[in-house]
Amino acid sequence: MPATSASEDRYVLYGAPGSGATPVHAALTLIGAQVDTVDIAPWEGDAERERVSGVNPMRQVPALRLPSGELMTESAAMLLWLGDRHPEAGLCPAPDSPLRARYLRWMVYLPAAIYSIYWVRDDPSRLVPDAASQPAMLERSAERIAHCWHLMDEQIGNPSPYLLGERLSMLDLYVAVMSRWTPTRERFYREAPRMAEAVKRVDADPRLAAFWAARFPFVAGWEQGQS
Ligand SMILES: N[C@@H](CCC(=O)N[C@@H](CS)C(=O)NCC(=O)O)C(=O)O
Repeated sequence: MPATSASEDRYVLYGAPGSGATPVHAALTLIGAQVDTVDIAPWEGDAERERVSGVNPMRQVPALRLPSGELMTESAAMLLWLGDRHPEAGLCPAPDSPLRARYLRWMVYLPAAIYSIYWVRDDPSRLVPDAASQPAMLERSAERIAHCWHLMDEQIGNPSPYLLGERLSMLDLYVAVMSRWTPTRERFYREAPRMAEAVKRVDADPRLAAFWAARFPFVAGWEQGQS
């Protein structure tokens, strides 16, 4: 895939602050592309789901309109595609890099093992119609997410200073955002102590300071916050 000048690229990103659009938006920020945002929060109810249904029949965000006009869904696919399209940004290991297999493994693990659980949580009645049973499902699914973080932490190797070693990658952006969702960043630190320093480094990256402030601010108590 030929590299293009990032500033020539214009994207439309459907999402909402703190949603799965956030790592994609962070990546586009580091790449230096132009982004128009359309804020839709489907987890807030059917009215919001309807708003996005014409763009993504899955009625979910993120969705990304590429410069070509093609519409893309699936956050991991967006991050992988952007990494390959903009090698000059250095946000992913090259196809022949020894780190590529590890990168692909964890970039797929995140949506397969963890992100997919939020579909169940975002409207518990979809799979658990009995309201009295929903708190148990919410608790157990949160525990499953925590366990998946722990398993990743045990197997990722030596994530220093970033999750793949020397360079910040799409994987860091993805984990830095998802680790703020249920069961909270505070729990993530306990489950994934090896990965904790890398995500804190992403939180504090000066190139992203204005972005975080605008799209996923670190408000008081954020490390204990739930979503
Ligand atoms: N596989 C999708 C999952 C997207 C997803 O679960 N998005 C959430 C918001 S972060 C959503 O739209 N939830 C609303 C719902 O499922 O009703 C991806 O990786 O992009």
